[in-house]
Amino acid sequence: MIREILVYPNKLLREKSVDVTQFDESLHQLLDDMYDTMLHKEGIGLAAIQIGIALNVLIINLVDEEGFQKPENLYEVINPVILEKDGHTTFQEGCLSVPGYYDEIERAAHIKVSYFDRYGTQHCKEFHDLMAIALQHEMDHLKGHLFIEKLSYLKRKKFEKDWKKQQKAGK
Ligand code: QAP
Ligand code: CO
Repeated sequence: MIREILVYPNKLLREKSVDVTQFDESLHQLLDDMYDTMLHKEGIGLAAIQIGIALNVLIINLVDEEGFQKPENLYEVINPVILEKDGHTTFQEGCLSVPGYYDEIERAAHIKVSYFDRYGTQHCKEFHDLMAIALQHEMDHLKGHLFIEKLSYLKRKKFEKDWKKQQKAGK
């Protein structure tokens, strides 16, 4: 089922998510709904809080070299913890909760993460490149943070001004 995505400045997006304790049918339904919603909006990553569910659940589905978003490349990440971070990289990020805005954000280039899959099996894996960036972006959502909080003071001011203007225009 496609759910509604919360958009900035919705207060719920600032909420801290909590760990999943039951790897049951309702978790699977949440993951399936997140997937339907993400594909519907043409996203590559989504955190549960973006559909109003404050659980430590996120999904990432990057496109492959041919530009296809294959289901076998879907990552379902539950209760993630970053164990190691290394290096720096920047990327022009966007977010389904801040539609139409993109900017360069600096993050760690490599991360080692422990997480659970939908069946409750624990994994420990190193991630690089866009996958590492996407994971850090989505894990920020779980802590109640958005990528626009990483902008410089001046860029943030400009963003706020443009955003209000855009909202007034009814977009
Ligand atoms: C997070 O972002 C991310 O503004 C996922 O109009 C960010 O899926 C992963 C989107 C950076 C990797 C690198 C944004 C769709 C999608 C928009 C997204 C929009 C329509 C963003
Ligand atoms: Co986002």
